[in-house]
Amino acid sequence: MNLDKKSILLYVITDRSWVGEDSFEDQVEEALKGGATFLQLREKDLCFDEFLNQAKKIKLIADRHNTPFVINDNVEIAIKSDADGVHIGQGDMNAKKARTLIGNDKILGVSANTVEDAKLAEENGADYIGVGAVFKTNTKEDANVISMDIVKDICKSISIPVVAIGGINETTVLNLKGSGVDGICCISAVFSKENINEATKNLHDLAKMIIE
Ligand code: TZP
Ligand code: MG
Repeated sequence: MNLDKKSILLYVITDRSWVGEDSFEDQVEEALKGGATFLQLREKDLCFDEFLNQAKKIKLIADRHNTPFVINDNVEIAIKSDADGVHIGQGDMNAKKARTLIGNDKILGVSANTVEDAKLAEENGADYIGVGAVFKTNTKEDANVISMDIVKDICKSISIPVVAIGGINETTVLNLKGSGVDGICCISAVFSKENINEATKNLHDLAKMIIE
C-alpha cells in the first residue's frame, strides 16, 4: 500500500503501564481526539487471546477516528483483528514474509537503524520505516541511541516515509528539525501525561514544525 507521509506526522504507541484512573481504551481515545495521526498497539505481556481481544477493541476506536491502526510484532494478531497493518522489528518475522502474509492492501512498518536495513525493508515491501531511539529513553530498555547523521542518511536513502522514535517529547522534538523525518512517534510523552488530549495536541503542533 502507498502510505501518505502525512499519516505518520504524530504516530502514537500504546503503553498500558501508564493506566491509572482512566481505562486503557479511554486513554487511547484521548490520544486520538488530541490529534494522533497513526496508532500502534504494543503489548509485550498479554497472552494471544487477550492480545487479540484488545486489538479488536482498539480497532473499533481507531476506526471511529479514521486513524490507521497497526499491531506491534504479531502478524497473526494483525490479520485476525483485521487491523490496518503490522509493525515489525529486525528481530521479528522478516519483512518479505510479513508482506506476503498480510497482503498488499495492509500497512507494513519496519524498524531499521542502518541505511542497509532501511533499503532492504523498502525492497521487501515496507510502507514506512521507524528509526531510533533518536534520544535517550526509559521506555525501551534495550534501545540504543543512534546519531542524527544516521537518521539523515536513512531519510535520504529511501523513498518511503520515515518516523523517528525514542525519547521524543515536547522538549526534545525540535532537535529533529532538518533530519528529514516525516513524523514523530511517542509513547511516554503521551501516555505518561495527566492530560493526554492536551499533550497530544501540543506534540501535533510541534511535529508540524519539524517537517520540511
Ligand atoms: N523503540 C525504540 S525507542 C522505543 C521503542 C519502542 C520507546 C519509545 O518510547 P518513548 O517513551 O516515546 O521514549
Ligand atoms: Mg518488535
